[in-house]
Amino acid sequence: MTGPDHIAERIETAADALRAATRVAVLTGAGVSADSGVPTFRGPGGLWRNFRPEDLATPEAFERDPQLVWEWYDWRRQKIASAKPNAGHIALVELEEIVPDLTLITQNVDGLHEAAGSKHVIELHGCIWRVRCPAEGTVAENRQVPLSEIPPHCRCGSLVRPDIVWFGESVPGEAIAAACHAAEEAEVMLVVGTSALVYPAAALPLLTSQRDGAVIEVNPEPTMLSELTHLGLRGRGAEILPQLVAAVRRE
Ligand code: BJW
Repeated sequence: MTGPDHIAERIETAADALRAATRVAVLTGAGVSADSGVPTFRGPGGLWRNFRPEDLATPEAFERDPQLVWEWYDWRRQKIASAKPNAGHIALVELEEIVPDLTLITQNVDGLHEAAGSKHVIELHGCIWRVRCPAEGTVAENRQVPLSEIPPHCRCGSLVRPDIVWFGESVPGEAIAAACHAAEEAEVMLVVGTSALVYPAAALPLLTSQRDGAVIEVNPEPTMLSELTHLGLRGRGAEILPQLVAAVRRE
């Protein structure tokens, strides 16, 4: 794939690759929801600028202070509950309708891809709208906003935790296996709104590239992935993705 300078030309080049592909993988991160008002983690205004991940997003933090961890999640759930899918999420739903085999792999826990209507979604880091009971080993949907009890408990009386993958925890085996398979098989991987700093998610585009698939990045900023990327579309997801999908449709 060549690298034209002008963004409109770059979008056309990306659209040609997507149109020619049967299997496409999309990897999204917090940036895809930034245009819905959901804070990212590492950029300006990002969550990790104001909060320490080791205080809030590790199993040790939860063991130490479940009240604090749940207060933080309750605050985030309130923010996400008022957010709506943006034009970027919606463009990815449309892309799924065009491409014969599209897998959307997301690191986001906000559920906005599903809310937009994406069907084939792999949630690598879990979902903020589910709670897990470590005692029973059960997972349940919980959409109460704000929570009536902090920290919340299971009907068995045990403390529940967010069904989210924290630092030092493994991504669920089935999710990472399905994501690796989709990445390896993809002729094109579209990477949207991730700093590509967190593993194993950050390694997925490498799997596509190693099998000679093309990696296209949509992000206003260059990232750890940009050197590996065949084509970079610099801009916001909500701005670039609708243009990209319109170009794929145009033939
Ligand atoms: C826009 C935009 C717009 C802005 N449009 N774009 C080396 C190799 C392998 C692993 C490791 C390693 N070193 C350390 C590890 C372990 C660790 C890790 O990767 N650490 C790194 C920080 C170095 N990984 C783990 O612990 C993972 N588990 C694991 O590896 O298991 C094996 C193991 C077991 C036991 C011990 C050790 C290993 C699990 C990681 C789970 C991460 N979970 C989090 C928090 C969840 C909490 C929650 O949400 O409540 O998930 S961390 C946080 O980062 C969150 C995100 O999903 C994840 C990725 O962030 P993302 O999406 O990239 O967001 P940002 O903010 O970083 O970037 C936003 C981007 O958007 C930017 O580029 C902007 O420019 C862009 N943007 N506006 C488009 N409008």
